[in-house]
Amino acid sequence: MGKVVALAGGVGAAKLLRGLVKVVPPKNLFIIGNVGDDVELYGLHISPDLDIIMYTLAGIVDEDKGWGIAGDTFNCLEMLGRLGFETWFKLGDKDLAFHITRTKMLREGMTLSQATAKLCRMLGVEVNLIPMSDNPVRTKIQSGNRLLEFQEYFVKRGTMDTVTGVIYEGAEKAKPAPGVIQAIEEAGQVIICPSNPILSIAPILAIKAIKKALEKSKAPVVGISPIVGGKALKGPADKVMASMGFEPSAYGVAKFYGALLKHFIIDETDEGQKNRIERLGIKVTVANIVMRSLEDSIRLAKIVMEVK
Ligand code: FO1
Repeated sequence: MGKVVALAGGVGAAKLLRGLVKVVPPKNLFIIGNVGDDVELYGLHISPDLDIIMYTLAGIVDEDKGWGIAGDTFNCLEMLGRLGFETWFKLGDKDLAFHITRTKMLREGMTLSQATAKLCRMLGVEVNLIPMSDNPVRTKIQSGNRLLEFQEYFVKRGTMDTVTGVIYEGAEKAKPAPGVIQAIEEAGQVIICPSNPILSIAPILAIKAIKKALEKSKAPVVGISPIVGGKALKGPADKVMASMGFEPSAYGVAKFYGALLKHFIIDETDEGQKNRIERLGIKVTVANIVMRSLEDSIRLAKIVMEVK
């Protein structure tokens, strides 16, 4: 089996990836992770989307939340609060151990991709999890005349602000991390995970060399809708699409990706949108795409690997 490349955000992507590793040999799987959500807190470098994927594939994720580590405690954060720090980003004690380790690796001169590969090895995660870039790219949210840091918008303010614009700061100059372009060039299948198109996948595509490599790729690019029945499966994808002028639907997501997509997988609920999407020149598979269990993830992963 050839290389399989997956463009991935956080929780939605991780659910598909936990199934994909049961269908594709992990060494053949190249996950290109969004780092637009990265944040520095207490002097520590935090890469939420990479961690969500790493913890999920290592089997230690908090399944209820989809992020963080199962059974974690928050003693350090509680004490930081008493010492006068802001504590709206819920970093558990075990989670903090990873941020401390990553930050130490970066301070010692490792790149983010080297640090990520090492952390994955330490956890026995065998896939190739590669940050989209080793250069900083930061997603900023415009809401009217305010400009918010991503996690300020997402976690601190609970996505309450209307998104009127998104800036992928640093993307112009950022280079793809080592291995990203080669993986795309050698891929037999490219997957766009069911992540937020504007907040999780677009930061990856904002790196021009990645977008160009995908456009040139001979491998079929297969997307999975993160929106079912007009509602995001998780997070604010529906309201962000709407406020940014895109139809908040499977069709709207297909149109957003446009010519990049060869094939799009939509939910049975949205079967009525099949013809409209096909008129965009994109093939459509209709399936049950809601992943509630590992079995659901494996079933969807098999469908993704079968479409051409
Ligand atoms: N998401 C939240 O909604 N609230 C949190 O307090 C929070 C903390 C957090 C800590 C570590 C981590 O790796 C992820 C965390 N997330 C939290 C999730 C994360 O910020 C978002 O889901 C992504 O950035 C969007 O994909």
